[in-house]
Amino acid sequence: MVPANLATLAGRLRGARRVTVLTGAGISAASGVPTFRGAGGLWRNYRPEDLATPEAFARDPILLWEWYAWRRETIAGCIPNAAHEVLARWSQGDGGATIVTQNVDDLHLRAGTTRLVRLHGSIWELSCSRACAAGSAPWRDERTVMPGLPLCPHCQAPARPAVVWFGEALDENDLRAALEATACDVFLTVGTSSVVYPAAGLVDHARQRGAFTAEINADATPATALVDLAIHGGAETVLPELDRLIAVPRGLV
Ligand code: BJW
Repeated sequence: MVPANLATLAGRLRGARRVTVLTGAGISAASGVPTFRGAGGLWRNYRPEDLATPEAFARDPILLWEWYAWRRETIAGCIPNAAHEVLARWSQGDGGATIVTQNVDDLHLRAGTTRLVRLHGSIWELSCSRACAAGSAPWRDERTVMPGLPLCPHCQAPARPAVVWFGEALDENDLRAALEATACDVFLTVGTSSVVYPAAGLVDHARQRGAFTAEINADATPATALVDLAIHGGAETVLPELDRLIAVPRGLV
C-alpha cells in the first residue's frame, strides 16, 4: 500500500513542468558522508558553526585544514547513493529539474546531475586565502593526503577550501540561479535541517511564488510546518519510491 502523501507528491511531480530540489547533508548520509548537525556532526568536540568561519581559519589554519583533510578523505571513499541517482536522472534532458545543493561533497556531480547549483562551493576546490588576483578564482585539488597547510601557487599565501563559511556572501551567480529556480511548479527540500540561510529561505520563496512545496527528511525541521506536504524518511529510500510512482500511469497509484 502506497502512503497517501507519497502518491500525492508523485502526482504533483508527474504534472509539473518545472521542478526544483534543494538538497542538504542528509542526502549524502547514506553514502557515508557525516551530516553537520545531530549525531556524528561533531569533529574533535568542535561544532561546525565554530569551524566553518573565516575567523576560525585566521585563528588556526592548520586546525581547519586537519578538519577539511579528514572530510576530503572520508568523502573520497564515498559514492553517490540511490537518492543522488534519482535526482541526476530528473535533472537530465530539456526541462529537467534544477538541483540546488548546499553540499560541498560533489556527489550530485559524480552521479551525473546536469542542472546543478552548488550554493556553498566544493570541498575539492581551493582558493587563495588572501584573494590575490590570480588565486581568487578557485582551482581543483583532489589530493586526499594534504600538506599541513596548502599554499596558493600564485602568491604562496595559505590556500583555503573554496567553500562558503558563515558570514561570507554566496557567489552572486549561484544565488541568482537558486532564486530563479524558485519559480517552479514543485519545490522539494531534501535532507536539510533548514536552519542555514539564505538556502533555508528558498522554500518559502517558492511557496510565495505559487509552488507546491514538500519536504523529505529523516526528522522534522523548521520547514516542516511551512510546506504543503512532509515525508519523514531516508532520502535514499523515499526518492527511489517516488521515482517509481511517477512512472506508474495516473489512476493506478
Ligand atoms: C536525512 C538523512 C537521510 C539525515 N535522509 N534526511 C537569516 C536569519 C538568521 C541568520 C542568517 C540569516 N541570513 C544569514 C544568516 C547568517 C548565517 C546563518 O544562516 N546562520 C544560521 C545558522 C543562524 N548564514 C550565512 O552566514 C551565510 N552567508 C550569508 O548569509 O552572507 C550574507 C552576506 C552578504 C554580503 C556580504 C557578506 C555576507 C553563509 C552560510 C554558509 C554555510 N556554510 C556551511 C559550511 C560549508 C563549508 C563546509 O562544508 O565546510 O554549509 S555550514 C553547514 O550548514 C554547511 C551546510 O551546507 C549547511 C546546511 O546544513 P545541512 O545541509 O542542512 O545539514 P544538517 O546537518 O544541518 O542537516 C541534515 C539533515 O538531514 C537533518 O535534518 C537530518 O535529520 C537529515 N537527515 N539523514 C534524509 N538519510
